[in-house]
Amino acid sequence: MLKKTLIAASAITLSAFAFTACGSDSEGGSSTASDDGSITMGFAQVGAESGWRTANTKSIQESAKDAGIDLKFTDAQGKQENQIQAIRSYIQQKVDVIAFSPVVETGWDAVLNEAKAAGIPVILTDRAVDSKDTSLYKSFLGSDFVVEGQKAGQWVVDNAADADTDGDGAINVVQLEGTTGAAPAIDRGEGFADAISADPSIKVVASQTGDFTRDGGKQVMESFLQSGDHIDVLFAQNDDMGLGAIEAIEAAGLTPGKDIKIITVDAVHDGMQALSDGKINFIVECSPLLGPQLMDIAKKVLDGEDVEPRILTEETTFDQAQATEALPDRQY
Ligand code: GYE
Repeated sequence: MLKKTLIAASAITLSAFAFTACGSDSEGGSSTASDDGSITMGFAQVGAESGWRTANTKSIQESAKDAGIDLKFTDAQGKQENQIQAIRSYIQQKVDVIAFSPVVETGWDAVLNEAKAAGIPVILTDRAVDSKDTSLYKSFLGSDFVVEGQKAGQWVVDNAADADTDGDGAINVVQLEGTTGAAPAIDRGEGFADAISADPSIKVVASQTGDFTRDGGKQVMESFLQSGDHIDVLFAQNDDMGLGAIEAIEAAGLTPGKDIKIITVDAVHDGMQALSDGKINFIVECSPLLGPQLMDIAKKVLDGEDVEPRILTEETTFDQAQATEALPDRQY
């Protein structure tokens, strides 16, 4: 029965994007926390834009399985309207709990009010929504992106002599921003600007979105390089954009990590390898392994227990030697 509802809902509302249902309905009926004690979670993912996102999806799918939670999973391919449709479909299916990672910060109040009216609790993972009404979700689990940006900027301040690659006393930084309007793009940019304001010789001379993708990072870096101004430092707001930019830098005959110092955020495997190889100089970690905590929060919410409204992820930073040491045991 559930399957029928799911197929009908996906045909009507989700035909425009990939819809992956990962649950099973072998019991033949809808499973709710209230009737037979089992839990169905609808999860609306951002997309598959980066190594971070792939690791995050894997963590959520695996930990749902481990926790015995029936997971309905959708990939919004980076589009807010797809995420809203997915959430509406989960409301129609009467899932027990909805979790999602909002593509952008604004524009969620209407659909979150619909979930609230239907009595379905919502948990935010990874990214925040910009809403004054905090009753629209039970908890927000994820990193402090402002702090991540500050750590990246602090590295430039602490390594100013090294970062001034042409030794002219001015440190020209170019920035590859994440998806426009997304919490990590807004907050990392803010944290970075805040930290570098401590040293007036450090200036962001160009800043543009690369949409958190490798291709985006490569293309925007090519245009930065073509501008002709000397670039001392690249701050890429995620590893993937940094990795794309490295290709552009090498194609321009420059040596990444030497001619242009590179700082990124995430610390996914490919980023850590590039750091270990000396092509990236510093990475601020952002953990995608949010699945186990998310399942735990969902169970607590459905058991009527109090949960913290904001649950912060713990994370560190890596320089070259630390990356080399951490790489063999890295989970993502
Ligand atoms: O840094 C980036 C991904 O929201 C923290 O999204 C996440 C960011 C992550 O695409 O790689």
